Amino acid sequence: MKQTARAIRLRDYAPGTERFLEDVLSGLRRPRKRIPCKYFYDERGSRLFERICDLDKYYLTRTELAIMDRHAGEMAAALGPGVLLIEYGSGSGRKTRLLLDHLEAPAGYVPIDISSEALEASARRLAAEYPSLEVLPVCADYTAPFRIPRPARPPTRRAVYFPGSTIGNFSPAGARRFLSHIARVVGPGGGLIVGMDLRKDPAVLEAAYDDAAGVTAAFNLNLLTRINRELGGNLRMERFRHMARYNTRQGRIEIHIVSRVEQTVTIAGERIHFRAGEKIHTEYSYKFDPAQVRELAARAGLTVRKVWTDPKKYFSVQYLTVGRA
Ligand code: AVJ
Repeated sequence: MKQTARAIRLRDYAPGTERFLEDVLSGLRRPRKRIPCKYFYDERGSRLFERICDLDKYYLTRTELAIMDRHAGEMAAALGPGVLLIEYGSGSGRKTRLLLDHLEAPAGYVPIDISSEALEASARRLAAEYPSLEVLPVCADYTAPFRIPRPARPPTRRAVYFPGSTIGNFSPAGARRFLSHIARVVGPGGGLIVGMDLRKDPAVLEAAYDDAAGVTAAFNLNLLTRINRELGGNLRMERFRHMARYNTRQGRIEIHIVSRVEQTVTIAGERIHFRAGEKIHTEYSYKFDPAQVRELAARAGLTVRKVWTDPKKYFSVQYLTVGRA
């Protein structure tokens, strides 16, 4: 049967090149250099991230998919009928399908992603697969303000789906603020289903972020390629390397780009000096423990209602609702 795909309009709030330039230069002028991890996700970066998700050592995606596969029915039941599902950092939407397959008459689906190419492609595929679902994609940096589109059919409630442990990219204070923001977005009666990676053996964690095939290294160093292309930089890949370490005390993976040599590079005409061994911090990936999540939720005006996990307790998917216990 031939389906006529519903026309999809992408709402675009993506940060422009000026913003990227500003963030890169201000980050590299600091005594401790840093670049925000959201800039990983240009077209190539999004594709490299998809490859990370398929790596054996990157247990996160596989484990979360297994949890979704097993418990999506229960999650959908918790959300109830007529929900407007809003997904932050939607990516390929593989996990989303498991949820959508079980949701009763959802009012709409709002995928939000910073990569317009990845978002458009996946929104189009999804709309073709779910012809009765209203798909309202938004291209945005979800840490900045944007408007949630309204579906034609008024929803019974709003729910945010935030999989992948992407919440781990925030500092603890940032995560608290982000959860408060979500609580406001969904409003009273609203819910949140969030994937959160759990604390575990540092060797398992470090292997997940420093694979032998070098895919994670390529993903991290792609930032430099992107700077060269979009900001007129002259950084040389072979003069930098990838580094990932688990900080047990803070409960986080710390990802850096390390300068192998002393060097001066140029970005948009500005010269930037690196000492040999000097690092650019590019990402934190926090790992959680359940008590900490309950406390974090409470401080954001949310309550943890349900936690699903895998037999090894490597990963969790948690259901939170607005309001106190
Ligand atoms: C997309 C933030 C969940 O922290 O595991 C994977 C990103 N970085 N390998 C993560 C990432 C390096 C990933 N998140």
